[in-house]
Amino acid sequence: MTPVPAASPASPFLRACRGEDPGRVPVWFMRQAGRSLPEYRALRERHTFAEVIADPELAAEVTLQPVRRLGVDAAILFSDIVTPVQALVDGIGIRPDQGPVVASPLRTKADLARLRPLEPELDVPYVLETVRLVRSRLPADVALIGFAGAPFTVASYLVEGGKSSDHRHTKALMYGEPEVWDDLLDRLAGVASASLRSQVEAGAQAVQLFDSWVGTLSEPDYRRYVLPASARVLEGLDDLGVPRIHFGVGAGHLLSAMAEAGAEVVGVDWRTPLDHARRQLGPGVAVQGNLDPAVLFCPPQVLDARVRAVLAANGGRPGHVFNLGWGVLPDTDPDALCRVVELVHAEGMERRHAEGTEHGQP
Ligand code: 1CP
Repeated sequence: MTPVPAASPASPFLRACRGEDPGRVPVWFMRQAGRSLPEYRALRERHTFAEVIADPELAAEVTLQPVRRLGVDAAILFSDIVTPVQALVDGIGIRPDQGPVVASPLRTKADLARLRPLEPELDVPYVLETVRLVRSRLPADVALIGFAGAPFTVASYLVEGGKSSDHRHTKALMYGEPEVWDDLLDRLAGVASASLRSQVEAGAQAVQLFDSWVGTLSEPDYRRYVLPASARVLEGLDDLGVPRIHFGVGAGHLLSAMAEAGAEVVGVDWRTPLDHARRQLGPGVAVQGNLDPAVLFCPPQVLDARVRAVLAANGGRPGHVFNLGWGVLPDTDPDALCRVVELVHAEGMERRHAEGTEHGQP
């Protein structure tokens, strides 16, 4: 087994997640590994997406590519939110442009029998070996983030059979057969929890729970049908002491409920300015975000101004991890990403010196 170097307490990313003074504003990008990088595209010409995920050497290489090129403060494991359930349920594929597809969707009580508990070392050993390899190769002050799909978002793929714009089958099951729904989310909470624990035990120093599609729900429905399962996932990691990031898209109306699920950090998409987000989240919760990924296609002066606006909305408070408000878009110029990293590292700190003490803690 590859030895796992200890996490560096000096990691600006880990310090910011804990609300401590990070020395500089840390930055990483959701989907930083992927088609925006020529070295990723070159590797993908020789290997399918499934091959990359299942081969620890390839997955580790792709995880490290953005760290080398962009100078980000954290790496995120290269995998997918459906990787654990793929090991449990037959007929789940991932189409590069479309995302996960499920040959026979799970929609009835009887279908749930197809979803047994995850045993990470047996079901997804390649994921854990990737984590060990990446951690052994990362600089000590660059953190490794493990991740899982949140129960609702993974359920939406399993119930719909793929990506959906209206989540009609998911909602039909959720509202129509709440007992079957609760059982489904409970099983998926178990899968996410086991997966995240095993990633942390293998060397991941923080985790992110992706609830990408949860913005489709009202707050009362989120609280009734989703929050308990997501809270179970996050609370199940309490004893491990790693920062937990909880992220949803179009979820500005759910931020305070999402924080209640137990995360140290809440990811905010670009629709909600960080100062508004902080007012909903209350003290003691760090924020991650939230530059609009489309802004990376703007001329450099516009991009710079938008980066500065995100920093200004945070106002120099310490618990800020700079990120996009969602994933890097496939044709993004990597030089624009480098530019953002340099600017955040240079100016985030100036802003801290200029404004930090006046604002104090969030
Ligand atoms: O070769 C390719 O380019 C395939 C495209 C691709 C990639 C690069 C997919 C298919 N998944 C991934 C990797 C991936 N997926 C990562 C790796 C590391 C990184 O962020 O750098 C992560 C964290 C994910 C997570 C993921 N997969 C989410 C949650 C985050 C988000 O963007 O909302 C979701 C919803 C998926 C499903 C998925 N997998 C792939 C696609 C195209 C999709 C659908 C996403 C969509 O339609 O927007």
